[in-house]
Amino acid sequence: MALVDRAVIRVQSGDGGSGAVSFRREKFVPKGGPDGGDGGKGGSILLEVDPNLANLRDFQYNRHFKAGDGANGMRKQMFGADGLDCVVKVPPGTLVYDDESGDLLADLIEAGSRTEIVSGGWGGKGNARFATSTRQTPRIAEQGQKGSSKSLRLELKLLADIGLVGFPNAGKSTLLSALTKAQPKVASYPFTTLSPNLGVMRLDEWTTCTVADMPGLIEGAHQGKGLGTRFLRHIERTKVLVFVVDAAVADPSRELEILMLELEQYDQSLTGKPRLVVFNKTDLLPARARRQPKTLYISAKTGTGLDQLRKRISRQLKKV
Ligand SMILES: Nc1nc2c(ncn2[C@@H]2O[C@H](COP(=O)(O)OP(=O)(O)OP(=O)(O)O)[C@@H](O)[C@H]2O)c(=O)[nH]1
Ligand SMILES: [Mg+2]
Repeated sequence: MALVDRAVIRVQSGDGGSGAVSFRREKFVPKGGPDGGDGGKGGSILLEVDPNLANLRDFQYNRHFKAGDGANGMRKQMFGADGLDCVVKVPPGTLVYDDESGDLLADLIEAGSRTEIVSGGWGGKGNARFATSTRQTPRIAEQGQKGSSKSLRLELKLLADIGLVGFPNAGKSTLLSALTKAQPKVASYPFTTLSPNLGVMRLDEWTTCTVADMPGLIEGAHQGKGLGTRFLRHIERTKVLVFVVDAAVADPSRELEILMLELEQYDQSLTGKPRLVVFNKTDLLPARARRQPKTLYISAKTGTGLDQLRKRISRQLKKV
């Protein structure tokens, strides 16, 4: 299933209740003072980070969210009840933009955190608040303030620690399935992976990290070739990049160069990230094949070199 990483939703905060105009009526008190209570505040729209969510799929069907209206004020200085807030749950790593202005409103990361995106309207004051020494029977009260509505563009940017990048068919998904419990689709043709897959990798007894397996990149991806680079924003926040190269192709070093160039074209800042270079499919190489320095030789299929890769990843993560 493709990762749903974008959505546009419409949200509306609640109207404030209006203040009441009312006068005390008591036996034997001919002229009671004003006693109209205030209206309640309208409910707000809050976004909450739910760590159990991993995509924006729910918003394909559910696009409208409305908070409750505040109740009107009543006699005897009774305040109207506040409207109920509307809490919209989003996955960690969700960026929230105002769809009209394009402004970034929030970057929601921490599990459980709540952010108010649209505030509810204020309740109006009841006439009890308008009494002065010269005006003892005010017949005025405030209207509640209207709520406001907004179109929000939600964009998920995964929060993985490790990003696996490489040419199609290099074995990234196979590697993800070898390092984690994830079971992404693996096949012997290019562009098997169409959107990022996530897995959790155990580093030692106490630590885990998240690994994102990316769709394949090809030369010209930054110009839209292949699957383009749209999904690359998911590695912008990874801490370490792992370049996976098929060691059995004619010129693996050339592929590595192209990969690095493509990433650079997409976003210069990616080149500053700590990286590991992994030559995969070494089970297909002759035993005495020439080896390059600063390169890990693995086979995602047989498991050769994976312990060492885990250690290297762990060391890199400790540094950042
Ligand atoms: N011999 C051998 N084959 C491998 C190894 N790793 C992956 N493969 C095979 O290579 C093919 C591609 O593997 P995938 O894991 O789907 O490759 P990918 O990089 O995820 O490919 P895309 O999703 O298309 O970008 C599959 O047929 C795998 O079985 C390996 O270490 N040795
Ligand atoms: Mg794949």
